[in-house]
Amino acid sequence: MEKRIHHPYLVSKVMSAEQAATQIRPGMTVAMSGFTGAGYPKAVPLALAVQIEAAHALGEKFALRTLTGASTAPELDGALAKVRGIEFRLPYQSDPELRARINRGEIEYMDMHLGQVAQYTWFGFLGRLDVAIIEVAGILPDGRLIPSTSVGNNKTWLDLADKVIIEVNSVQPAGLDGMHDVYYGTALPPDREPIPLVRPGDRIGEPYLRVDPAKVIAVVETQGPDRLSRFSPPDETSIRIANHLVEFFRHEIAMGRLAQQLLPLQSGVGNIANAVLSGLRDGRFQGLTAFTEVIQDGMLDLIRTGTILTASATALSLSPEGVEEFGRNIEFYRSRIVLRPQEISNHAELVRRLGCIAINGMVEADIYGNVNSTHVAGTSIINGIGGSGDFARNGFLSCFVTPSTAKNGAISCIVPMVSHVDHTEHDVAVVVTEHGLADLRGLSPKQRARVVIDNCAHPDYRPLLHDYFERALRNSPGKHTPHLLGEALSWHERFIETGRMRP
Ligand code: 0RQ
Repeated sequence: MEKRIHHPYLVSKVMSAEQAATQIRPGMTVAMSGFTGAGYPKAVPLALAVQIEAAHALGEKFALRTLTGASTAPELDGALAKVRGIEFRLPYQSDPELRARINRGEIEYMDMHLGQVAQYTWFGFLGRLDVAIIEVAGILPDGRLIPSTSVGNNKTWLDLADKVIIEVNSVQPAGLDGMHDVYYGTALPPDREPIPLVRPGDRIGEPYLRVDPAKVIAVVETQGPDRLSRFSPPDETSIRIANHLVEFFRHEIAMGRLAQQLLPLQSGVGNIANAVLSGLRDGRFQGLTAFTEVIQDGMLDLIRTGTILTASATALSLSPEGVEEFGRNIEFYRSRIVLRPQEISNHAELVRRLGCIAINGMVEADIYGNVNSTHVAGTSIINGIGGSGDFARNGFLSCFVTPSTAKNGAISCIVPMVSHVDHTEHDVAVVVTEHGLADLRGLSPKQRARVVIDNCAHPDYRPLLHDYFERALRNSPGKHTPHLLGEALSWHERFIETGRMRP
């Protein structure tokens, strides 16, 4: 471990996770590292959970406002949620324990665009940051920090927090050194300058995070692996979704709207997104780039096989096999992957400038092309909007993918009206299910409805959707976006009452 901490003053701050956790008091705002299960602190949150539980046993109130980059793991979100240690949380989560408590109304959760968290914090909208807990891969002699497997909001947390706890995780590969690009040129309006990034692989900052050593109250040594993702091998449904998209890209190339090497790809989280990437490999594309937020196994595979030449992201989210492959060939990947702060990986200015092709999963779309990425039946959150909005709103092509049904056909993912809106009809260009692809560009609402129903809905639900649309067309007072308001959400109501959407 000595090899990982080279700054003498910071060596003197080494202590146990338990000692470090005692510095955190009830009601504090604690900003932590971590993005899609990568680079989150492994030890202090667990020690904190023990102390919170002990305080509760004595009848004391102890809960925190916790901010992160994105989702973390059972050792952080899960452990703190379980002991009722979180009163407020943002911006993205995927932990079952935390999710359940949010949906029971026990925790206030703010779901927001991942690219905007840093500026929200600078603007002061999130209040004062009392403590930052940041995992790093090492500390240089001058005190700068080698980032871990995610960068997330760490730059902002380190800059703005009153106090800092650093976890140095010696399990993270030393070869991560040099893979990151931390841009220190951001400023508040009206002093903002254009961000000088014009290609996905550009390096515009420095490889290290800065911290004022005087703010560091503890350094904790850890040896824990990240929460490793498990991806199911692509099933028939996701292969069909991927094939529709690949065929569409080929069509766009033939029409002269896309070049052979496409445009920088952004790919969302989840099994479907991962499968779509495998589809691109099998589609024999070459010379692609990625400007995305998470590198999953599917993308690592495309880099390994040379399909993708350069990938920019803020985090790795790999399976155990992916981690092994990454560690074995880290030199190779370091020259092809750049990990950046999420305010840059997801920046609207850059997504628009580069012209990203955004491919994200969704919960449901409605016949007019509005998309729900987050809520089941309008009220229970799954994960959060993540970066899908940063890319969908600003990308060159905004694609949303989903199987046409969920829960063994009990739910149609194409509905008359979405029960929650994350991406409006104005931000959605392409909807894809295993049954086909709806290209919504240049279509009016009524034209979109017919294409979405005919191309994307499951055959079992297609007649019901046509029936709804035709009756809405006849009976709705406005004929621009016809709806039967009393019936528009009846499919969701029926699902809540009977467990299925069909009558
Ligand atoms: O639940 O496993 O309990 O059956 O949702 O669905 O089909 O496995 O799809 O893994 O691609 O996830 C939208 C959640 C899709 C994801 C979502 C249920 C379904 C299953 C997962 P079970 P699938 P995926 C960049 C971009 C928002 C964030 C984002 C997501 C579970 O893509 O979180 O895009 N997106 N970030 O059964 C009820 C429906 C349903 C449904 C699916 N209509 N009603 N349940 N499910 N459709 C990355 C980041 O931002 C970090």
